[in-house]
Amino acid sequence: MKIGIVCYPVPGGSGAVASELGIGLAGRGHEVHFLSYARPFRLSRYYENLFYHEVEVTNYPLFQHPPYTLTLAAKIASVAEKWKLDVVHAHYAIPHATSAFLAKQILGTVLPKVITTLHGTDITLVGLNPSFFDVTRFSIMSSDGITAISNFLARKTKEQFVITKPIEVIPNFVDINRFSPDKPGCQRDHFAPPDEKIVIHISNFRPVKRIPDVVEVFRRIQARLPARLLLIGDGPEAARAQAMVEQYKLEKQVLFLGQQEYVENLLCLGDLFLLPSEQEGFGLAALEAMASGVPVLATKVGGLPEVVIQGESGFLFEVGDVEGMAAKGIEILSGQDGATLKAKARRIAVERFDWVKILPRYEAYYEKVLKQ
Ligand code: GMT
Repeated sequence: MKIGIVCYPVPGGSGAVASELGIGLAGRGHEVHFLSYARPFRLSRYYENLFYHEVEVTNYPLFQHPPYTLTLAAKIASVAEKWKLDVVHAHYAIPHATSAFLAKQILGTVLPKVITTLHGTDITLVGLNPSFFDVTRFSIMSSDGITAISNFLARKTKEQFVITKPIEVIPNFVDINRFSPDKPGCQRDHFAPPDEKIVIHISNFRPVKRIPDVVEVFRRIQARLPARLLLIGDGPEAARAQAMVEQYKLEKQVLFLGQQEYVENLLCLGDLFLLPSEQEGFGLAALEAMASGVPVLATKVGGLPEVVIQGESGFLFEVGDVEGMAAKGIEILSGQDGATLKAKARRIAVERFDWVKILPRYEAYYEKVLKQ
């Protein structure tokens, strides 16, 4: 198949999933064309069958904000026509599904089919904003196919946006060879002495991730046992985390690693992963941690209970329960069960979310929509 993928290029779950999907599909012989305003952050090298088309962000003195939705629509239309795309797969409803719809109107043809994948905040946050609600609903309803990355998100979308079309649930997935506990690039001694435990958090440091809770949980853990916290990623809450770390005098124990390209070489160092989010459509970072053999402490929200299996691959808590998370963290890190939990976390990732099992579900869904 010839597949166009439209996504955000900046670090974030939807861009990560879109990129991994494109890499996987290209590896399975499909021709994949990425469209965005920059090269997506996980497409760092050359891949056979994979192309990138940069969308211009054209400005003009009359525009206070360049109309990216329009330039993206024009680019999708021209790429679809030139490369004869079968499918345009929009990741994150706003504005990608809208631009894909417009591109189809410009082309005035049956192909390409537009498939929209809903990821999380496009439904739970941004789309609910009154200025975006109607256009989000319209764009979802206008898609030829709709997928969501968890049962929770499919249900939420149907309820909140009164979507009457079927939504196919295809969960996030992971390359279990790349994300693995046994990575040659995993150099623990670079980050902590052998007697210290390593706690990790990865995100784009948006308020929805509750970064202060990460610091609060870690503060309680390190008061009871030698531990380090690796904070990976960057975003609006990073400065707040820095201020808390200084206030608590934790500068030696908390390492701010910023944006990292090869997170698989860091996750495999971990003894525990923290994801105390306010909301998660799925929680890709938790899955990548599990595949790396790291148990997860997360919140009981959104799609997280579909990924973090209570008592198996980690433990779930109410939002804001830093005491509960810290107590469980101390128990795991100081007890005998750490190795068993690590093995279980890895096993669940392999059994349920191996990309070798999930990619064919996208292929089958494309085929089904193409036949409609
Ligand atoms: O908020 C983020 O972390 C980024 C966001 C995005 O759309 O870029 O991630 C969402 O998509 C991921 C991939 O499907 C999901 O695993 C995340 O749970 C989801 N984030 C939220 O819902 C907050």
